[in-house]
Amino acid sequence: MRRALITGITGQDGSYLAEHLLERGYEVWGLLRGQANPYRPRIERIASELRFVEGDLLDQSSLVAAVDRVRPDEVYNLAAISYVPMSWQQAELTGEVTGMGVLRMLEALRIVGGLGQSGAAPPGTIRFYQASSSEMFGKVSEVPQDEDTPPRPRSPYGVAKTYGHLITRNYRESFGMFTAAGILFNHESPRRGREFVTRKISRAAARISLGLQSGLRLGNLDAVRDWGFAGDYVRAMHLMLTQDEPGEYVIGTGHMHSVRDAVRIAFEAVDLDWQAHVVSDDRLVRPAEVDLLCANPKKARTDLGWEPEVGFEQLMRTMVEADLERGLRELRHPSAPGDVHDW
Ligand code: NDP
Ligand code: GDR
Repeated sequence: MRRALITGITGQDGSYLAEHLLERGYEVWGLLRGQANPYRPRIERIASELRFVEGDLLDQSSLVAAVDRVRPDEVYNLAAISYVPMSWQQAELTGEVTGMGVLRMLEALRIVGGLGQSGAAPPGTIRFYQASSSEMFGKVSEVPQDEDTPPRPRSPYGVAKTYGHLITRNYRESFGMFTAAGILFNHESPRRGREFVTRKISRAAARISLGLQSGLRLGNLDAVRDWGFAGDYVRAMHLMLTQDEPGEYVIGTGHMHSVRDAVRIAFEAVDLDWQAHVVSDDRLVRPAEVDLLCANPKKARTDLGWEPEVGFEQLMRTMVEADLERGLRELRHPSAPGDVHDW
């Protein structure tokens, strides 16, 4: 039985990846931080099948202890401060968690792997996946973007992810470690955090249609992204760690949509005219925006045989349906916490 350790298991991707690996017979461990974090809503359904180990990307010795305890075959480093606007408010912390945290995780593997100061990695040691991001591309000079597009990040988050990406590559080149990086474009699901734009929109459309909310305030409606479904993207993570050689792969759909498109689809799904409910508020516009991202996933298609299965319209509609169910539950049980027990 192969053993995987997932950092960020309580997040959107961690929950889908854990399910995917359990289905494939893996023993799945999750790294949990904090004093009382036995499980979280997204993984409540599968918590009894998971094993947990304590650790924090800010704490090197906790990561060494976690890797030493679990002795995984594969490590998926999904933990991060992942909300881009927060990275301007807490730039240093973002650098520490999202950037330096990758180095600490790699060092934990090197130390537990017995690499000491100099030697190359023995074959068959721990395989490492880093959650890199299209946000690294930032102010793009070419459309679509692929593995060779140069990074021009526009946020402290993007800068931190770029460090994580490059140090992952460097440890592969320096120590011969099996380190892969997935440059993932935006991916969403009903489990997406409410702060991200697709979920903010799906939740608002559902709640406005149920009379639970009066309107929706957004930032830049013209921003364009390549949005896919998180469940499709975790398949690619796993595929990257089953290759003979480690590498870097762009993962996205190759299709572009604007925030305005997302709003239109979501409000159409509940038969509402979005223009009557949505306003653009300059205060929500970012200090430096990433205007347009679009993936060229050719390498993943060719080398991994990976294809996304869920299109953007279907994704948005599924998210609205899930938020309608949550809204109806809220109407029936107004005191119940919103997002618990529904993942
Ligand atoms: P989420 O924000 O949903 O999850 C983030 C996870 O990181 C949570 O489990 C959180 O744990 C954990 N975490 C935060 N700080 C620490 C820390 N100091 N030590 C240990 N764990 C910590 O992110 P997603 O699931 O959406 O994304 C997964 C990864 O992929 C992230 O690295 C993100 O930056 C990256 N990414 C995401 C994309 C997307 O579109 N979703 C696209 C490209 C990259 P807790 O519950 O304790 O807060
Ligand atoms: P992003 O996702 O920053 O691309 O990062 P997000 O959904 O936050 O924003 C996408 C685009 O929508 C615009 N936007 C708004 N965004 C939010 N959150 N709220 C609003 O009200 C709003 N109005 C307009 C933004 O300006 C932006 O252009 C996500 C995260 O998951 C990262 O961790 C990941 O690395 C990247 O995707 C790829």
